[in-house]
Amino acid sequence: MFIGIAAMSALGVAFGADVQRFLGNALGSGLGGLLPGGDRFRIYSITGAYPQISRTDFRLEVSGLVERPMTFTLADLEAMPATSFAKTFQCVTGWKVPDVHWEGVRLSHILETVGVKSEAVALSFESYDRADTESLTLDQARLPDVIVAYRMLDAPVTAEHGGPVRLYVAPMFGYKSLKWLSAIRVVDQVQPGYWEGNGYPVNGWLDGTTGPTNPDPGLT
Ligand SMILES: Nc1nc2c(c(=O)[nH]1)N[C@H]1C(S)=C(S)[C@@H](COP(=O)(O)O)O[C@H]1N2
Ligand SMILES: [Mo]
Repeated sequence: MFIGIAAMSALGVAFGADVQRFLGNALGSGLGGLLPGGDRFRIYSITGAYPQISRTDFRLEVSGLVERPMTFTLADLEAMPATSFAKTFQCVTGWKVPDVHWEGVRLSHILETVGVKSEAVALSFESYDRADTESLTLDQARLPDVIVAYRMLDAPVTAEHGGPVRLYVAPMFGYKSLKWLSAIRVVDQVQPGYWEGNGYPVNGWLDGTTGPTNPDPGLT
């Protein structure tokens, strides 16, 4: 499926073969995002592989400082009120993809469903890849454009993009949008995730974004 995936995974990055062909050497110099037509997703996986989770096997476990720990199936998530919007996806390394359509459930709705205890401060997110982790404060998690996404690019989220279900934190850089989401733990302090351990800011706001005071006009 992928050319040179072993070599790529040494860098922690896997690129689709077509993207590799299209961008050629420009990617290596970090110019991919600046090229005409370069507005394509790079497929990232820190493990160099994509976990394959079927739509029926998928479970999202929500636990920790909550009144009602729960495990959601994909059908459970799809039965909850849906939110959809379009937004530019931005990796902190510079590439962007404009006008990406997303659909899913607001994280705030899931938190209301399980009931957050008063001593809760933050969330820790886990992935089926057993490698990437992420964090958000409760206030960040309750923003209206922070969603547990099951559709992306007008289709179910594909395995390479983190399907069946990934996090999408619209106001922050791409590394906050954890793929292959498996668990959400409500905790009493921020536990910085994998990328933060590698030097990225814990609060990954996109430039010019300040959260709730700057709502996205594309929100529905
Ligand atoms: N599990 C997991 N989630 C992840 C990553 C990853 O390597 N593993 N990379 C992050 C980064 S740095 C970015 S920019 C986006 C890229 O999303 P994409 O692979 O769908 O293009 O996923 C984020 N979520
Ligand atoms: Mo990224």
